[in-house]
Order: sequence, then structure tokens, then C-alpha cells
Amino acid sequence: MSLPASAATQAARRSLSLSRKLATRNEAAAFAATTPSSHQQHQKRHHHPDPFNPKNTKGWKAALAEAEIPLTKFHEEIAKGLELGLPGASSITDKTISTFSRGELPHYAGINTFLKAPYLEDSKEVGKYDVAVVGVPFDGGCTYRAGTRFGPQGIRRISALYTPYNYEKGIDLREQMTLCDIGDVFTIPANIEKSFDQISNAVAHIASNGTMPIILGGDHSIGFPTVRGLASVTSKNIGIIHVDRHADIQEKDLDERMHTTPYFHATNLPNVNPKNLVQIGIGGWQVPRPAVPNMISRETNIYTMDDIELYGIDKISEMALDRAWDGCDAVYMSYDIDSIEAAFVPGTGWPEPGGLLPREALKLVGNVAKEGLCGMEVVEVSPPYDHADITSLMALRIIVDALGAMVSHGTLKKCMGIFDKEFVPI
Ligand SMILES: [Mn+2]
Repeated sequence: MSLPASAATQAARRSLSLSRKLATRNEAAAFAATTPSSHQQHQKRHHHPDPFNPKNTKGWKAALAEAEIPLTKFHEEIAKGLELGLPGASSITDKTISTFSRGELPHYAGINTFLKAPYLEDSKEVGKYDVAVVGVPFDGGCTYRAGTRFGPQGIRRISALYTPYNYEKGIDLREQMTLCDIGDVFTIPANIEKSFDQISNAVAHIASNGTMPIILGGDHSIGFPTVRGLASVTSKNIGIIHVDRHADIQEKDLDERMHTTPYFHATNLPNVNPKNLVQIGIGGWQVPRPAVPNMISRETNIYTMDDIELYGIDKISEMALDRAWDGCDAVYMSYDIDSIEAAFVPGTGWPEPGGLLPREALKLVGNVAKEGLCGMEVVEVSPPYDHADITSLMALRIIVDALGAMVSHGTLKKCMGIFDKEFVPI
């Protein structure tokens, strides 16, 4: 009896596959006979210092540090999840799993708050938390590609990927600080000035409660109202570390206070001195010429990528901290995602090749944040232009690395005492 055509084809394929495997095995055996065994190869290598104690590596020390971090909040989260989300099915062996996902796990599930932090519906309760994440979905200040109104959603969405634990730093944000997501500011798409007022009020409200605002932009025009909000509730001076490819210090652009203008207006505030404005990464073919005379007349501190290459990240960080903190009681960090090499951050409004590499950016952020911040923003993430969430992921990483640096160095609360003035809404 002859086989049907399709069965014959399958049999032929199986036979061909078997002969290929046999040929591969024979080749592998012949190769093994002519080369030293892996054991012999290993003996010839001298890659490690001698004498070498593997337990002296940072990798090993980080592993040991994990045992020192409590698991209290993790267990509380599990208990709450079982109470509110009901116990899991009887067939599930792991009894920490609930029916409805209510905590960190699984990472692909749940409502997308930032890092699965609790959503703070009642904004009046923000003072209960060390840090509040607030979205500013606004792209009315964009002068080329728009889309940053979706920045907060993009960053929150990819934040579901992260745990609160960082291996090298030996910290766990869930255990060592309190974080909430207060949601988004109600911005007005067609009105820059009304949106600015809303943003200043939101930021001033959070800070005046002693809680550090972490702002998810939005285009960089929000860099003025965020600082204005902070400055309105303190009698102290605030320095700004501004990481960007663009100077963002012209008075107006297209006749309005667009995303090319925040540091002209921020440094007009009585307690924000332009001599404490440090601008890092500036350069390329997109810095508008009207910005330049303002940088000179106000004597801001300007470091180009060439300066960074010449001095190195650690030295530039020291120089930046020195200038930003001089005569100030707190420092605010404004991080424009376009300061990073364009290949890593396609989802942004004005991509410019030649910027920081991700590892340089993270090192800089850690160095700056470890001295303490009174708040920070990450701006110009435009998810409609992003690929595989990489720009949002980079923005997320900058935020959690800044928080991690402050937790590691015990500086999370350092600047929050400056907010000594009553919040009077605009
Ligand atoms: Mn920029």
C-alpha cells in the first residue's frame, strides 16, 4: 500500500532531518578529537587577578546585600492582595497568588500606575507619601513632533516591567520609601498658559505637603511651571540641573512660551538664580540662536558633549553640583530624554545624534540625585514615535535610578524641608 502524498512528504522530511543530525554529530565528534577539552582550555586561562577572591567582586557583594533588605512591605502587599483579590484556585500550589491581580505580579497584568504604586485618588492625602508621581500630559509647547501628551501613559505602561528591587544598589524602593501615583494634571490642549497654571498648582500642592514630586512630561515647556510651582511654596533658593541637547532659554518661540523657553522664565523667578542653572549636554544643530545671548547675559553654566568627554561624567557631575548648590537649599533636576543619543530614544520631538550614551546618562543622574533633590521631571517622551517602548523605558530608568541613588545615600528627605510657604493656588 502506498502512502498518501502528504504522509510520504513528512516521512522524507523526517529522514532528511535524521541524516542531518547524524552528520552534525559526526562532525562534532571529529572536531572534539582535534581540540583540547574544555577542562584543558580552562587551565590555560589567566583572566583573573592572582590571588583572586571571587567574593570581593561587586557582583558577589550585591548578592549578599539582598539579605539585609526587609520583605515587610512585600508580605503586606501579598496579604492585601489575598484579602482584596480573593485567594487563588485550589489547584494553584503557591498560596500567595490571588484570583484578581492586586499587586506587583504578574507584571503583564494590572492597572498601569507608575511602578504599580497605589493610585492616590484623593489628592489631599498626598502628604502621606515620601514621593508622588504626577503625569503632565501636555504637548502644546512642541515646535516639531507632538505626542508627548502620551508620555505619562507610555512611561507608566513600561514601568510594569520593573520590580522595586535593584540588584547592584542593594535597595528595594517598596521597602525603603513610600510612593504613590497621584495621576495626571488636567491640562488644556490648546492653551499653554492655562495649562501652566494647572501644572504650577499641582506641583506646589504636592511639594507643600512635604512630598517630592516626580513629574512625567509632557514637552519641555512644562519646565517653567513645574519650577514656578516649587518656588512659590518656599522662601529658599532652588538650583536647577538641566540635562538636554537644547538650551531652552529663549524668551518666546513662535510668539509663545514653547518648549524652547522654560529656563528664560524659570530664571526670572526671584528665588531661581540663573547662575545656579546648570545645562548639561547642550549642542548640535538644533539650538536656536536666540537662546545663546540669554545664556551669556544670565551667566548660566553650559557643558557640551565635548566638555563631558574632556572631563568625564564624574567630574562634570561634581562641577554641576558645585554650581547648582552654590547659595541654594535644594536642587531640582529636569531631564530631557533627547539628551541621550538619538538611536536610543527615537520617541522624542527633536532627536539629535551625538548625545549621552545610556550608561553615561544613568551615571550622571545617580551622581546628581545622591546629593538630594526637591523634585525632578523627565520630559519629551513621545510614545507615538517610539519603538518597542525603548524611549519610555529609558525615562523610567532615569527616574528609578534617581530614586535609588537618594534611597542609597539617605538623601530622599534632604531637600523637602525647604517648603515653608503656604500654597496659594493661581
Ligand atoms: Mn531638548
